Amino acid sequence: MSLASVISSAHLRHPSSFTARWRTITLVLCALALTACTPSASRGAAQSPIEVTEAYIPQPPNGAAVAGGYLTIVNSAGEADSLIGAASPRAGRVELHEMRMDGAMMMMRRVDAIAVPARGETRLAPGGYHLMIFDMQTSFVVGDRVPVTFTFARAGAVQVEMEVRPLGAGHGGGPERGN
Ligand SMILES: [Cu+2]
Repeated sequence: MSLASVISSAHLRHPSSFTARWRTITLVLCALALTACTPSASRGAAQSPIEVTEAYIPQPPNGAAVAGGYLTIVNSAGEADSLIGAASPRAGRVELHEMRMDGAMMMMRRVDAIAVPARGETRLAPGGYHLMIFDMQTSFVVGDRVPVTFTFARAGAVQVEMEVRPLGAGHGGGPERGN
């Protein structure tokens, strides 16, 4: 056997055993990656850190072109988030608004985002932040549950049903609470 043939057979053998070992290592890494990542990925998809509570729409007066909407956003995540959009199949457009006093005048303006602190909550309540619902497809009647999809910068989409309540109800959870 010549030196050349020994070297060439070693070269032939070596790459194949090297590849086989690589394949084993790769498989082990894949198995580790699967056990490490899959459960947390599915947990994240199934359980949002954002919870929306007390979501309601005061019934708009007959013929009104717009409706308001109020809710409480609870963020259980360790990072702050922000509400950046809302949409409903029952309305042409849903905007995020802020109401505040400018001297003696109550002013309202559209905002791009409403911040929600880490492990905290933000209330959209009469006199402050609220939803503005435009171009309602059909009139909102007390007891209706209006589906709304909220979009958060971090948590993504959160689906909520907002209950239509009698106009003037819901300020601080009055008599209609618990029904
Ligand atoms: Cu408004």
